[in-house]
Amino acid sequence: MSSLATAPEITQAVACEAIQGLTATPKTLSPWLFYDEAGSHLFEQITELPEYYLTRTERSILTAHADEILAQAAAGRRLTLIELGAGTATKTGLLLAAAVRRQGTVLYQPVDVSETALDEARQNIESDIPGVTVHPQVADYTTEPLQLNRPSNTRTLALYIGSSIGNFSPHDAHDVLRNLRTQLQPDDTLLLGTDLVKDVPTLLAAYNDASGTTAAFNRNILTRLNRELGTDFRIDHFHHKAIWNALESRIEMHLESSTAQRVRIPANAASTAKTIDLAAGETIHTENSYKFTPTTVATLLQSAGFTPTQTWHDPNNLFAVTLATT
Ligand code: AVI
Repeated sequence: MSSLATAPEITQAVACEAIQGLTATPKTLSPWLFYDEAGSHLFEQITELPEYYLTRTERSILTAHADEILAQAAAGRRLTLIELGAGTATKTGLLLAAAVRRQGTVLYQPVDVSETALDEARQNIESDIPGVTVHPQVADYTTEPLQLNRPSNTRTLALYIGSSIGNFSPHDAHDVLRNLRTQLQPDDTLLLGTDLVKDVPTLLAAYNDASGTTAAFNRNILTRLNRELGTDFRIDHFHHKAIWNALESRIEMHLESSTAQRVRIPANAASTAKTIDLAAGETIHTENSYKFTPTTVATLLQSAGFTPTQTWHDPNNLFAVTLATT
């Protein structure tokens, strides 16, 4: 999607994804489709769930080590921070506050596809942390170049936190980081947040919470298609499934149709109307969430041209935050 995508272009992108994914074998839907307004709200709720340890654990690592992380990244110079997929930048405040403690003022450049999320980030950060100047960029960082502002004599610290890298296949994760690497300069750094491999019950609970919020988040993808494309998925006939794929080291989310159903994609969404048949028990694969080991994090960073310098963990080794140089 381009940074200036208009509503019809977004619907067109949704239609393309839906047709491509639902006519494939096995059927898939791309996880970016989760994040309409309702889906973004559900995701915010997920981050607060007792079972979803990722967000609060990463926050605890940043709370404990923000000053040290910034000192290492700065190495005696001033820092400018950019953030890929910043969203509402709720955890970034910890690092920005540390940057202000260190150097008085800081320029923060969040990049995200959601203009609304960036507006919220700017308002919250500028009012909560005096000394931060926010220059948001609405862009898809996976395909578009970053418009980086580099005040002279500063180093850039690129933030890619929240385990967002885990939602890409290893091949695409490499491409995203490689693309970032080519836009950074010598002595710039990357801070990468990754979720770690751990016991399977903990992993499964995080993606299959007792309150059913993750199930609602998963099913919302079909609600979105019904609303935006006019498809007629029988949403109450789909079960949320989260499974651990040990071979690929990832949690997979699927939607399983409990009955055989024929779904119509109307002609206004597709060039000609299409029908999609789902057998009883057939699934639509909606998301992968890769889990890493210290070795796989290092290998990924090195393959993209970064050199990992230090990793911070929580005491239970649930999550890792790694600083890497260019
Ligand atoms: C955004 N991303 C890091 C989340 C994850 O854990 O993979 C998305 C998510 N899917 C289900 N719950 C949360």
